[in-house]
Amino acid sequence: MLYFYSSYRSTESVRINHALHLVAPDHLLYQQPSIVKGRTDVVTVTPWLAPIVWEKTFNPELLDSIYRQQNISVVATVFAVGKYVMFLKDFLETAEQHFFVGFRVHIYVFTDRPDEMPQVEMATNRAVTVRTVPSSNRWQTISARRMEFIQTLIEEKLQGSTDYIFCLDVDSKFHGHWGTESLSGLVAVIHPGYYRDPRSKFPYERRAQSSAYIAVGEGDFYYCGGAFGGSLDEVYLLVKTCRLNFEADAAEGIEATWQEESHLNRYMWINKPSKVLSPEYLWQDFNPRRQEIRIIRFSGVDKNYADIRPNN
Ligand code: UD2
Repeated sequence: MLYFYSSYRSTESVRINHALHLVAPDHLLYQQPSIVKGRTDVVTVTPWLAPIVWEKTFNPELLDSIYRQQNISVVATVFAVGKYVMFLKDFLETAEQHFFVGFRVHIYVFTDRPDEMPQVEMATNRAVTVRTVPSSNRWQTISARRMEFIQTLIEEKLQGSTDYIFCLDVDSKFHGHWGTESLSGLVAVIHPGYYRDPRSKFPYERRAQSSAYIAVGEGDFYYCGGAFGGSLDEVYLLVKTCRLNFEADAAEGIEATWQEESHLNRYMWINKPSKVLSPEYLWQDFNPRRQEIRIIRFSGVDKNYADIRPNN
């Protein structure tokens, strides 16, 4: 947990735990906020009163000033196993342009092909580390085991040194600002393919034998497995739980319909995210853009599954 000092009176300092509230620098000038004017075309708060982040619902300069004082560190994890290494160059280069620019960022790349890592120039205070993971002949295993490898990374490297972590799909590019507005304890991203659908259409795991089971009539939103994050402690609990549940299912001979994404949705149904990111934060290039999507920040590229996955 980070601590810093806020000047209270000229002679005194008060120790403030930033988890309790956000501390802004004094004399910061920015546009006056309104509580009667704002976006009306989208919902910006969940029924449990977590913000849903859309363009024009936040002030990036204000948020950056708050978090800059805390000197936060942000980790991103990304997996590029087998032919998916081909996506790394664009992912890393566009992250340099848009992802937490000006903050301390460490990207961990998990790959079975470390020799094929692209060389990408990183700005000051930004780094990439490669961790080697085994190949697999099943894409489902590659996707699902991410929870386990992220858990191990947190245990071995990140505890005590990292404030926030985001876990992202590699077959994607950044196109717009993704920064401090996305920070919170537990952060989920609404899946771009289902955000206008009734919950009966969400592809949750519907078999009661699975620990990812969500019954018909239940569920808030459909969240994507391709982007989630939050504070290190919260993400640690999430990945550990999803991993245990995935493995418990495997012991019973069952694999959830969308692997770790199903387990993540089950987790978020019970453990409500403290911040929800709109589909601006994970779009898909093949989706026609709708009016409410004023900016695409991160988007999955078009790909031919048959060409790049080890199995179909
Ligand atoms: C969806 C999710 C994905 C995951 C999957 C279910 C989104 C946008 N995507 O994506 O996160 O939940 O469904 O399992 O929410 N990978 C490799 N090598 C492979 C296969 C996969 O490295 O051979 C990694 C890579 O980081 C990739 C990720 O696993 O981005 C997910 O795989 P995908 O993109 O093929 O799955 P997809 O598009 O169905």
